Amino acid sequence: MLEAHVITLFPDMFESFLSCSFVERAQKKQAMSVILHNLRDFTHDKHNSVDDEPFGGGPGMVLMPGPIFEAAESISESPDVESVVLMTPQGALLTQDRAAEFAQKKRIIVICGRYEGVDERVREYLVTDEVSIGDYVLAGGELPAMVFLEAISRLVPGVVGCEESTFDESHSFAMLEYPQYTRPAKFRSWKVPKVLVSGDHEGVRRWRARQSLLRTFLRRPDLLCGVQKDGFREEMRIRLTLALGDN
Ligand code: 6GU
Repeated sequence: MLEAHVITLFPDMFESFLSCSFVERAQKKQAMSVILHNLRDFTHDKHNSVDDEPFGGGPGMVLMPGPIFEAAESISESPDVESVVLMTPQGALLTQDRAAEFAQKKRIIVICGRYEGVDERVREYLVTDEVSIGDYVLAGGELPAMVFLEAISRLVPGVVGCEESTFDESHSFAMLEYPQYTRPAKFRSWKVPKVLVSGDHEGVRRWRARQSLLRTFLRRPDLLCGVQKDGFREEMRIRLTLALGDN
């Protein structure tokens, strides 16, 4: 069971996400629970200020440390918070491996950054991990937090049934998925590849393995080199053998 506490200025942004996503399924299966905390609830002045001008001048506003620390401390009263994650474009890029690590935890806090930034003392004295979802800038950490939570939720044990295992998917083994087709077998003038409707199961497996390798080579060759993960070489041997045949 993973308990994810989200500290945000915009809890409303999470409503539809939490009611129709993998996260909802994870919550129903009691594998994960997401608890929202409105940063404004941890302010004390009459304007409920959460930000102020940067010392030294410059554009934009900076989230003050006070409300963020108070919000986090109200959560860590329940003990054993394992990680305090700050969503920020300055963080380490989110990967499937990283998501899998967080999926093993019991209780985490996710802080959604906003505006021009967050007071550095939050980073220094509260945050344990900084996560970015890609090399582009968004106005706030809410969408990234949802991306992060969904990536995690699919990996919490018991959420995705084994019939739709996460094992064979893009990136679990640093390989892209093969092309998929469904009915009709002929749409307009476009037919699905013959082997897929041939009933030749071995042929289908081989075709898929070839497509997956080819696609990875053409689109993401970076995934094929330099990967020194445990089991990767063995997985590659199996896939290459299947794709190329050894008889
Ligand atoms: Cl985590 N936050 C923001 N504001 N922008 C981002 C991001 C995070 N990841 C990519 N761009």
